[in-house]
Amino acid sequence: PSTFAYEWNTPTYKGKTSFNTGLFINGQFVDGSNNTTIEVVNPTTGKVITSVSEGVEKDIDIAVEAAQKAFDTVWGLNASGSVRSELLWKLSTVMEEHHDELSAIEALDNGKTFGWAQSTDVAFATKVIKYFAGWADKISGQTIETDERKLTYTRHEPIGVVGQIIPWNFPLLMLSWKIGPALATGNTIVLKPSEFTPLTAIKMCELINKAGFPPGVVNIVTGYGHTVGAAISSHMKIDKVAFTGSTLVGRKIMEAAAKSNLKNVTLELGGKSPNIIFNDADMEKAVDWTTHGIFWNHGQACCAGSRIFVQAGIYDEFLKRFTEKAKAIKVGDPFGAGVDQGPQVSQIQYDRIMGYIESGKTEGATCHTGGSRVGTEGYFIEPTIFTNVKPDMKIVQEEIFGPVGVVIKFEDEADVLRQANDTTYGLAAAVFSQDINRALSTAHKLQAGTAWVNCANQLHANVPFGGFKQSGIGRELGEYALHNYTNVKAVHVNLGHTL
Ligand code: TXE
Repeated sequence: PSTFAYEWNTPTYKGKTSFNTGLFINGQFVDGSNNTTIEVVNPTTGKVITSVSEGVEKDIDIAVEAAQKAFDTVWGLNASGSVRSELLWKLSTVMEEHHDELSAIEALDNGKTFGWAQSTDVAFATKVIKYFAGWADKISGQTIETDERKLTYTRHEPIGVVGQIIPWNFPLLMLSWKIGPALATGNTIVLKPSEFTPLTAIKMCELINKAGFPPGVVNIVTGYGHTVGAAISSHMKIDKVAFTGSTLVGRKIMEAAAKSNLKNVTLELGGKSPNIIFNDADMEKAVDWTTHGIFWNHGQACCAGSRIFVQAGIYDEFLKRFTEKAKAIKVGDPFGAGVDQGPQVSQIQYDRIMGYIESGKTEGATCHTGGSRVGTEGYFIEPTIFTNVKPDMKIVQEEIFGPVGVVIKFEDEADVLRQANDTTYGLAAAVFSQDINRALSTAHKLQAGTAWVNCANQLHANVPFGGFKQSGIGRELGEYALHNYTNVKAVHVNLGHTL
């Protein structure tokens, strides 16, 4: 496989990187079985940065075999919790050593700003690996009292070879959410990064070797969804698949799992999260959080607060201030000084978002601010706010996954709850009010896996995250994530009781 070398000399980062761009199987970098490659595009310019090896179905077979061998010999029940913990901790320290380099690769490949990549993506990913390092030697079952002449206990055993498929919006962070709990509990991994943003995942392979993981414990196969992704979800020797991405593909994965070996499935899918501001909210703070809620990561966040409900008494004032904030967002080169928002990740996403903006206009909504391309190259879109929307409009119903929010006026609690829950999604929600009773009673009635009170987009390594309704199945992060990666075995020991 070839090597990718790059040097930055920008206002925010000066440095260089160099790494192999092959598939990572059994601890080694190899070419794909078909000897083909995938071009990686810089979203800031629309130009190709490099090519990486393309995996195909056969490579998944090879990776699964390596992962199974590692599970049977050096990992799984053959590596104690403290050994797994040490290695995960080591990985987190190696990530710290490469913090800025990983951040720069992420900004280059995904288009997010270098500053956000540093402070959120890489810092949080490192924290997640540390957090799960702490769990590795604390995976225990229970002793259950049944009969004085019986000993009954449970073991939380690793599942075996697990498949993991991740998206492009937080490439390194999603990798850490996936590999952290899987490795802590003793599984071996075959992971597919998004074909749009494979670079940090590939760089991590080098760091995984550096940390000292035995070959075959983590295998990373870059490739397309319909080939490599489909091969993982239908593989007869993969007993669990974890996926983050669109609801459309989530359905395909469940179907493939059902049709193959009924593998265990966890899904983290899309959202259309409500962001509710009551008359008695702290206006300035609510405006700040709402802006962050929808425009963070250029709107490419599954939990983005894309439906903004504002109570009638403060609607005009809120909209005025929110519009000012949106207009003040500096859009530009992710490595530029003071830049808040870089390009969308790809031409496809750019076209999809512009399509939604067009549909909003055609369906009669008011494009209150934004709505246009920024610059002439790359995939930049202005922070956009729509008003005068109707509940059945596409921009109100569907996940846009871009810097586009809709602002909706509401009258009272009952009215906003009905509207907020009128969606097939249920990932997250935010409520702004100074009245604790109103804030909490609303938070409890919202159909969402996460409810933020007077804040938005808050995530912690030890707090579970996942969706109600069609936003997903299962929870990532926190102790809850461990359940996705263990099989519970009940052991009955006869201490002298007879039939
Ligand atoms: O996602 P895909 P796309 C949403 C968001 C976005 C839309 C489309 O609304 O606009 O999805 O984005 C792999 N079998 N989210 O099309 O296709 C694919 O290669 C197995 C929300 O890019 O779901 C990639 O690795 N895998 C989301 C991963 O699935 C398949 C994040 C995600 O890509 C596959 C991303 C198949 N048949 C998009 N087809 C979130 N919840 O954060 C594709 N893949």
